[in-house]
Amino acid sequence: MSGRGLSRRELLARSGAFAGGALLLGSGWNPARALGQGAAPEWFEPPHVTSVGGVLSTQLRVAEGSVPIGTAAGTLPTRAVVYENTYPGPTLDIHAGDTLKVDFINRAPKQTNLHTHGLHVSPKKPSDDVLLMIDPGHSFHYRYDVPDDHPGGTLWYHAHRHMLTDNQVFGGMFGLLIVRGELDRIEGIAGLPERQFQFSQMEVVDGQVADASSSSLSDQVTLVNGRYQPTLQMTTGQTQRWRLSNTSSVFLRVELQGHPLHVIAVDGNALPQTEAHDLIEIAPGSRFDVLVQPEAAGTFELRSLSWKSLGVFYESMVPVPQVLAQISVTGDPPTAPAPLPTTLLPLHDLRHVHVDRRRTFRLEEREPRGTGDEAGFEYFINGRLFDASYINTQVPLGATEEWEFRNLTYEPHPLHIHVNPFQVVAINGDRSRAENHYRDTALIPPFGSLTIRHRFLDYTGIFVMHCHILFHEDHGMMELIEVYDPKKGPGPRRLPGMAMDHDHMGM
Ligand SMILES: [Cu+2]
Repeated sequence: MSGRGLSRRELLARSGAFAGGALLLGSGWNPARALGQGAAPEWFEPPHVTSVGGVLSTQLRVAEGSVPIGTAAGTLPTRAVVYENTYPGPTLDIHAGDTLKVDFINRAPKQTNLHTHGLHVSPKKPSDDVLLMIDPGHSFHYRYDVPDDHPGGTLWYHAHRHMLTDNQVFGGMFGLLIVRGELDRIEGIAGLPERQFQFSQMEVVDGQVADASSSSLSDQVTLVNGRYQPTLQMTTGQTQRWRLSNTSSVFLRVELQGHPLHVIAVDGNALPQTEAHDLIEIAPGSRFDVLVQPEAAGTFELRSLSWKSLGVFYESMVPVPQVLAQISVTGDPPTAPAPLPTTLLPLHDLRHVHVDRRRTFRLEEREPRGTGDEAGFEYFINGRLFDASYINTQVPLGATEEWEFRNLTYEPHPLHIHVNPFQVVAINGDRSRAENHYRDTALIPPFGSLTIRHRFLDYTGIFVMHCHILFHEDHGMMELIEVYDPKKGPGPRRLPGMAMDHDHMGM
């Protein structure tokens, strides 16, 4: 645990106090890392499993195994607890209207479970219930009925067992979940070749994935599909659809050298029009669907940049600026690249609808600097640590609500809400910064605020919202929401028999 530089808790403790140090190497990216070491690995994507006849029935077996994982010294066999003996897990590829059935088998030594991040499905067992805990040696049959009108886009799945989530996801328990819907039928998007970029933070120690709670950012590299700086081949004039997924707990700012990224969806929610961006900010847990169209031959770097230009409070949970992948483009210049789609899908804009209720949530934290005691780190919503036996917020089905999150801490927190997507309608109270699309994960600025609107349609049940810096989630920054049938009224706030008390869950 010690002797390998700063531990995460030391880093957390120091990151707020230091304006320099390991997190701030230059203003853009780190040229030392750009040089690379050895031959760049070939492009890798985990195996796809695709639905047939409206059903995807598959197995996710959790077990420790030896899987290839990238390091700066090359791709090496590494001990890790993963799904189906692959890092990342298999890509699940379904259509709106499908039924997803997962035979979930826990052969790992600790409890775990499964969350389908971004999927608009019931939060009740056997669907997306993250309060379930699957014991070692046990199995569970998850079943998700995906609605016919589910948005098409890029989602992901991962472990969500409270207080173990950070370690399990960092350790490899995640994968991509693709839903194909209306967006995928638009001319210019339909049939495009696709590539996935699952970004993860990684440190390998003695042939084994490091423990998340003792790994420091300065000892980690950012991988793409489990590879370190892999090379992707493209040809001039080709259009590819890239599915970018930030599975890590760090904030990424991503650019492709010399090329705009044409964004078509955020968190699996289509934009009204394709938007070209030179730089996209991908919060922990968030995803972007982008179109890329190189016109000239050459090698171009996909880079993760510094956040330094945003100010001193954007230093926490930011990786070392680095090259993420090399894009090798070959071929003659095309006569004309295929036109990109412009109009995508209309937005049901929540800025102009009646709001049934407004709520405010206050984010605070306690980080005992220098003590090194992990248990002392606490992250609060409205002064409370997560309590799995208490429903903090009750909402009638059918309601439209506006929620404001006030961040009273020095660092950004990525808000994620299960089941229902939301629209950002203000940042720091500024309504001109509203967004024209939905998302399921959003950055709450340090010492600032995020205001969202969302509708609670289709599903009653109990689910969570939380910070997607998983260390923060595991240490309290999460709470229960219940959507109830207004004809029946809200249920009791105190849930009998829920033993997942924050103070009694150490494993
Ligand atoms: Cu947080």
